Amino acid sequence: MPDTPTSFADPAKFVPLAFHRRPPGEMLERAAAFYRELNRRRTTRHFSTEPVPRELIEWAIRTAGTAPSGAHQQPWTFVAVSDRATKQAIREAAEQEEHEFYHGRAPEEWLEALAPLGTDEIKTHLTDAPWVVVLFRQAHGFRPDGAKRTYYYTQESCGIAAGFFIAAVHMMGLVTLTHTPNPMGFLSELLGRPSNEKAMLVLPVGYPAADAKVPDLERKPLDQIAVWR
Ligand code: IYR
Repeated sequence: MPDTPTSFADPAKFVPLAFHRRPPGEMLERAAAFYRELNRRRTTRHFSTEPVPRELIEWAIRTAGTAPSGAHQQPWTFVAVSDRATKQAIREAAEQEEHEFYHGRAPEEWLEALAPLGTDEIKTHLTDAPWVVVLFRQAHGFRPDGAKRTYYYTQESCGIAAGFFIAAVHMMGLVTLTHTPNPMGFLSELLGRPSNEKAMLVLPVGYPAADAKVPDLERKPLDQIAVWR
């Protein structure tokens, strides 16, 4: 095997890991506390219109940006929308797509799977929530000369970043919803994103409505999600 040519790449540069070692008891306590906190997280579709300071959304996006990514290419763009007219336009376009989804495009099996969640084509959360954050996945990047630069594991990377975002929103005392309008190509045009960016997830963020409801769900216990060898 010939050596991989590295002349065009940045050489690896290492710095000491800032690792904080904790006593075993504290580790267990923090592990359980973190679980209990995240286990309280729920996805709701019912948002209050109460404003949320931009600073909080900045913290959530900053946190999402700490996610690991393929070759550390950080293939994500978070578009944070608070502008009323833009949210309204997103809602109208999403509802139009969703109307077709719920009335023809979705196979029967898909509708059957969604039935317990009570979802439909009415997307009030897109105008009620003070913020609608749209996560765009950068399917590739660009070299300084404008040529295409391949990005790796962009789906996985953006999925992890979304998880960090969702956890951050929960930890700061707000709620979010992982909304996936189907299809979501309209978001590129509405939000003026370049063709290498693909909308992946729409995340309304805010306070829950006073009468917010959630589906009566149960989470699988550990013995149903873990296998030990
Ligand atoms: N995109 C539709 C349908 C939908 C699909 C799944 I999978 C969900 O978990 C929820 C909804 C919608 O947003 O209504």
